[in-house]
Amino acid sequence: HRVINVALIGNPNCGKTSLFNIASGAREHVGNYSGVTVDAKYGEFTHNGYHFNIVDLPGTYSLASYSPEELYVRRYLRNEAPDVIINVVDGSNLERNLYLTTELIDMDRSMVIALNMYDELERSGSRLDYRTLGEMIGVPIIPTAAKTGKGVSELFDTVIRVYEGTEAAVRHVHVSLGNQLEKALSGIKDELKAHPAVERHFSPRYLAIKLLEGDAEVQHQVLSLPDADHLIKLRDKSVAEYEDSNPGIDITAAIADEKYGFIAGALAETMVKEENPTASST
Ligand code: GDP
Ligand code: K
Ligand code: MG
Repeated sequence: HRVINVALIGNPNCGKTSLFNIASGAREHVGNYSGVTVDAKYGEFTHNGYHFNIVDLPGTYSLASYSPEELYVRRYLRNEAPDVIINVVDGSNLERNLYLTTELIDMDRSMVIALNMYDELERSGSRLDYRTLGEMIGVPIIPTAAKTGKGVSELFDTVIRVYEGTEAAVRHVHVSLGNQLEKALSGIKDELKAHPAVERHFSPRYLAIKLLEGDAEVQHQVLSLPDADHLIKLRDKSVAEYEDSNPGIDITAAIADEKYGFIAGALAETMVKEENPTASST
């Protein structure tokens, strides 16, 4: 059997543990991770000739370093480097859930989206063109209902194709932050790319965004590099330039706004919302 290591990542209550349980059955144990109190669950199963190791990670709304859950998930991604990430999203609350997705896209990891709670989405009367949405973000999206198991087999078939490099929906896309922020990013990104000691676990784009946001853990990692002064000075200069030309706007808030704007635009193109599915048209 070929072995594929997958990690379930998503907001709290999007159905990660339900998906974990239905995929892995009872063969799981609770694990601890590097001194923090949040837990991950590990399991294994076989599917279509592949052996899967699967981890159910703590629920998190972002990959910043504000909460123990965020730090846990990020450290897991850094230290364990799963082959494929399954980003579980709550299909009935996409605006919020897709924020984390934009951060995973920044990381440039192999990924599949489980569009979970798809039963709820359908029941609400809303329709989502998830294939088009997947093409827009370069990530395959598979509708699932983890509670009943619907779509789960297709989800892992897709994970296999992503792992084997044969999944057509996979493209390298990044969520553009607009001209001004992209300009601020590119200098730092180039510097990170050229730096021999920069860790390879995270993409230069992800690290550059986290530096612009003043992320404490990423900054600490960068500060331990030789010639770090140069990078931090460049970051400070980029932030100052941006904030000087956008008075009253904090760069971290601006990055989040751009991401939410991207999500809103993508959903406006792919989702038809039904506010009152029982109303008759006149
Ligand atoms: P987690 O916090 O991401 O691990 O989410 P859980 O697996 O604990 O699920 C949260 C709640 O959503 C539970 O009550 C599940 O039974 C329910 N749930 C999970 N997946 C689905 C689904 O696809 N459809 C519906 N309707 N409910 C689901
Ligand atoms: K839960
Ligand atoms: Mg859970």
